[in-house]
Amino acid sequence: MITLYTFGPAFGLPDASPFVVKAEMLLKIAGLDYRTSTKGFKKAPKGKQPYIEDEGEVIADSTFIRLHIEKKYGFDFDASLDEHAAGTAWAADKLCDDHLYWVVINDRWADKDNFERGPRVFFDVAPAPIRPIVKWMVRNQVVKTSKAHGMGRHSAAEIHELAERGLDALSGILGDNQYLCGDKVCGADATVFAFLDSMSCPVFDTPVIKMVEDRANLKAYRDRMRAEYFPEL
Ligand SMILES: N[C@@H](CCC(=O)N[C@@H](CS)C(=O)NCC(=O)O)C(=O)O
Repeated sequence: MITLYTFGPAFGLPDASPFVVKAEMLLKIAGLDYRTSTKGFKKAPKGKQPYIEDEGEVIADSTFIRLHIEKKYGFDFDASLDEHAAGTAWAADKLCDDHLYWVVINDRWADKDNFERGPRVFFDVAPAPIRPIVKWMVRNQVVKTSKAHGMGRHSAAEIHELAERGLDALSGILGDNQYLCGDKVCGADATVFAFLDSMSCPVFDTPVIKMVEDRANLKAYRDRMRAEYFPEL
């Protein structure tokens, strides 16, 4: 059976990481048996989660997990899509992975109050005497990484302006569809749901929550996907 290595549910979300939620939803869409483990981070081959172990084979990164499912199990996530829709879906997927992800990072890690509301809890396992320094170092590193990407160089207002345009793009692609690109679920649904849900998590104080609420189709889609794929939450 496949093991998916995760951080575990947090902040009322299926997982603290949108990439883990994406990978888990891909496994669900493909109908594969899997179990989750929160004990794998130290062995993560790329130093990040998610990764999976499938009959001795280790595959790191949510997109490579998708490609592995496609190759090994012959599951075509985009079987229902024509070329145009498949291209749009892939672009939406990467809008989330490589752009909107940094909105989540800045909201949760750069904003001091939000950091205290959320990521701070990750450090509760550190021994009390070194906890403040570990917290400071990791937070600093995450903020630095966001600056290296580029998003972290913008003001919060600019980041949220970009978030709004990204949400407009997703809302435009979704339109009145049941799923992102039509009446059948596709690979990018896993990504778009994971990021919409993470971006609009009510634990954090961010204008993105209202942006999602204001786009009725996105809000309804997020709630629908959650009820269908993560009904336990
Ligand atoms: N491209 C990767 C990104 C995964 C990723 O960034 N995971 C983050 C959590 S959201 C992580 O494991 N961070 C831990 C670290 O960098 O130390 C994917 O698609 O899986």
